[in-house]
Amino acid sequence: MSQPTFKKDVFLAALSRQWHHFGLHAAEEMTPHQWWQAVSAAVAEQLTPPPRPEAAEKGQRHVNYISMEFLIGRLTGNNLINLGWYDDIAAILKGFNLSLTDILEQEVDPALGNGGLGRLAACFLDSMATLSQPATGYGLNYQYGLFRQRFVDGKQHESPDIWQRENYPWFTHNASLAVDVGMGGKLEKQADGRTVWRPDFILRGEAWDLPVVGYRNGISQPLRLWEATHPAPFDLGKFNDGDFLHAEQHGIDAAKLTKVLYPNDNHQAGKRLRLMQQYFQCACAVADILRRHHRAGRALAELPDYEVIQLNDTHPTIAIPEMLRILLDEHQLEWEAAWQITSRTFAYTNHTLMPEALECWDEKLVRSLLPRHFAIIKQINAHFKKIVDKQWPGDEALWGKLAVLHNKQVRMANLCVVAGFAVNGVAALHSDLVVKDLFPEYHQLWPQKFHNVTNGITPRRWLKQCNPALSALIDETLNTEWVTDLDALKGLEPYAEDAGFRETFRQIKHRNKEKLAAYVKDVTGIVINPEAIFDIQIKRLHEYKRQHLTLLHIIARYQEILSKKGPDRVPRVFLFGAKAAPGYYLAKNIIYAINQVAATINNDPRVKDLLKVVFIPDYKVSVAELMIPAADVSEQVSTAGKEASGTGNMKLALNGALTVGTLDGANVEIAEQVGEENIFIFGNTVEQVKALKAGGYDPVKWRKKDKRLNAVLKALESGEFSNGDKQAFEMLLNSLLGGGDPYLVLADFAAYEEAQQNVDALYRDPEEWTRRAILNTARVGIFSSDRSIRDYQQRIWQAKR
Ligand code: GLG
Repeated sequence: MSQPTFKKDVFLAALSRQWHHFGLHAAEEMTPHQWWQAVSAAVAEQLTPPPRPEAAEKGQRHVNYISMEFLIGRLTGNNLINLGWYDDIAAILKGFNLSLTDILEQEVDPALGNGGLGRLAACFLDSMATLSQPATGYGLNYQYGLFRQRFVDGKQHESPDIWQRENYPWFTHNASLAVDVGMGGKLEKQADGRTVWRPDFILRGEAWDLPVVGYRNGISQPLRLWEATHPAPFDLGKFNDGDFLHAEQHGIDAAKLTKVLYPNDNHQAGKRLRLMQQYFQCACAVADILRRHHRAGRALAELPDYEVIQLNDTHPTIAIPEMLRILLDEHQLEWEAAWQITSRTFAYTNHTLMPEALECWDEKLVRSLLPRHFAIIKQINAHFKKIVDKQWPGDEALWGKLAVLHNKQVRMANLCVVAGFAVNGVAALHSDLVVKDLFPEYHQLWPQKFHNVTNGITPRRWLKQCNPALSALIDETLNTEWVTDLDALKGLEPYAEDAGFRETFRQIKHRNKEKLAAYVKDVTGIVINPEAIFDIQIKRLHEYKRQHLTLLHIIARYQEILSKKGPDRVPRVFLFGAKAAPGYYLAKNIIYAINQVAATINNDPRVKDLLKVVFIPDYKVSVAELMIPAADVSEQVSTAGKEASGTGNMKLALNGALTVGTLDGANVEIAEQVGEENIFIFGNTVEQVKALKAGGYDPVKWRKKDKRLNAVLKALESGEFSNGDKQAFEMLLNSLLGGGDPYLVLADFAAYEEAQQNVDALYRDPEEWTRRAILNTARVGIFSSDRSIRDYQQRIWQAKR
């Protein structure tokens, strides 16, 4: 397929329908927000629908990517770029004296995800459309996305994220695709011996499609988001009887289900409503997949030849027993046949090793909400027990570890491994640990199930769109379509030696920094100097990501500047962007500490321009698009073994930032690609972390050994940054000292200090710095999500089975 042609007259006609629809007489009467809506809706009308399912070839399976989160970010600008219509529309708007860039600012980010996991899903959809991999994304249409964040006296406050899905111009409501989903109730034995499930209540899933537009190939395929409603949302009888309050109760109850996205990243809360969300989404998706399959006139047994269901973490695991339920109960298949179909259809991606994020559901909860599914899970467990007994006869302890159902808990990750045909981690190191630390026995049973697919990021949004100046420079330097072939950036390597190219590269970075500085002034009032190093740490707030390690370093730097004894420091601005889950108090305390330290430093005249600290509120995709192109330094300082991959690390390196990072997640592969001399690696490795812990790690000893560290901790304890309040950072300090410092912050402090000094030293030589920055951009093409998708195709989706 080729690039769709822009038809100006068709667009203008669609545009005029839009302002008519707003009740206006002329385009000029539209507000900027209406312009954004009108332009988006007029473009949406012209997208080509995806091909009919019958057209699919047997060799290429349709990918069904089920995920609780799709952090898509603003769509309009991205879709225009992918369509290749950006300049045409900009020219039309210019005719109305409007700037397209300004109009695009009107879009509220659809924040339907927490962090990396949801953003990865969005990048993957972009790449699948671009690579013509037939795919449907399945998720939930949350009324409120991830909460909005502001700071009040340095503390995080949350408010609902009303993203106006009701008027979102990219949605198509596919009314004919609605699915009814039962929940609760009980099982009844029938005369013929079969059990039937009699649910307590029925919800309706309404399908809302967003278009995923491939890069200049005329492809658009759906991200299908389900909204919960009720089959009979209004009770006329009650209304007529005067019971107005309850007349709409069904509808109100149903709508609760897709009100909010749970704001936890890497943490499971075990809430009933969350399990209901999971099941609702999976039931809708599985029904839709089977409908597509039947419509194409195919037999059930052929399902795995045409469809694959990729589970984005364990959140959609309940789709497995749902598939079995439909095959067994609705199609009356025997267990073995149903199992064959199911276990060849599902594949699972693991995104974390952290125990608090590995989902386990209370048996009672599962049984009460989904009695039939619980019975099926029991059956899976019983079948699996036979396999384990055969392999390890009599080893009850091991069975306790491997069982799907154990200690009254349903373990979703185990269910995925047992019932899926593939399991993958998201970076080489992580996939290795999945096998060695998390699932060694499963690996022994089924070595062929385990894979690595290193994460990736879409170059469309994360270079072409967010950094137009650098993209233009690359265009004109390479004169090739690097946007769909990111390895082509290798061609930039020789230019790292070219002083003229370096100058242009540096100027682009500088202008991006000016743009970010203007934004920072606008939202925080803080003035920062674009000549300083912009040191950027953007990700969810989590102990394992160790924003507090950076905080300790900032305090050390502050103390050195005041004492005038330390090394000569180059002016640096530390910029943070991070949301903490509302119930994660320690993370919130870390935000508070960073903000308090920032306020002290930024207002201390002795510091001058040498050091500034900014916590940008309400970090989200559109803010990332501003911060990433402006970064000199990328902070990736998680405790080794804890960050499965990271993807911000890839975006920052691609835009020419130098990484300060531990040997964790994809940092390891970034270091391999860019070369050790072009990255600042520091700190304990996975093995060293294990050894430290095994040796009875005691943070207090580390404090005693290191004068600087001791002075930093003392300053936090003294109330110096909190108007004398010595308890202000108690949670943070307690986790580091009394709490045993589970993420080894103190153990990595000295090495981090050294790495940061090396950063300063290198920055003093702008030519050398720029040279290395260019080499970063040139060498990280492998982290395109196009490559990830090709890996999925070869290793998992299209592999011979
Ligand atoms: C996870 C991990 C990240 C990973 C992302 C995408 O914590 O390291 O990059 O998924 O695989 N919960 C996440 O964001």
